[in-house]
Amino acid sequence: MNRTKLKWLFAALAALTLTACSGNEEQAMAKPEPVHFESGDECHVCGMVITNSPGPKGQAVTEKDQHVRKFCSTRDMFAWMLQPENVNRNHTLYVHNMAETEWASPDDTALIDAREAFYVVGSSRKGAMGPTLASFASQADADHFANSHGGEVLAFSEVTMKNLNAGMNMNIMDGMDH
Ligand code: ZN
Ligand code: CU1
Repeated sequence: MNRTKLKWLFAALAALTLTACSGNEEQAMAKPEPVHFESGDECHVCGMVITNSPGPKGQAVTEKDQHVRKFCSTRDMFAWMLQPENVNRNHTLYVHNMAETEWASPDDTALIDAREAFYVVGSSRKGAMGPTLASFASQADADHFANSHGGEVLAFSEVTMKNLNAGMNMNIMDGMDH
């Protein structure tokens, strides 16, 4: 286990302890808007500077205080979101629609609701952490991408830690070590 992974594990454990103590009030609020990725923004999971890397990125806005967490890749967004302490929370999540923007440098005008998006897992295209999930607003665009670059098309709710890892395992250490 390398240092990045270890750091994340401790962070996950700390978060688990914290959420165990906090209440679970849920408020009906208007959905917060996505925010821009600024140069210098660092990934909440791995600490990389987000705008330096290709591929779709993610962000999560907490339901209570509207705190925004940004992620270098859809992969890291799911790795965070699928943690037991986060998976059932009602975060507003955004990802880039790769049908509307360039892979090398996704534009924030193409951010879409991550919960309504379709994902290609296990394609040949790489994001900030290596293998990633290519995100699309429409299933037809996701199918089209999978036909060109391989991988399997999943709805948001079908992405689990299991298929996240299955699609990523081959190159995950490469991606983590940069
Ligand atoms: Zn990251
Ligand atoms: Cu990273």
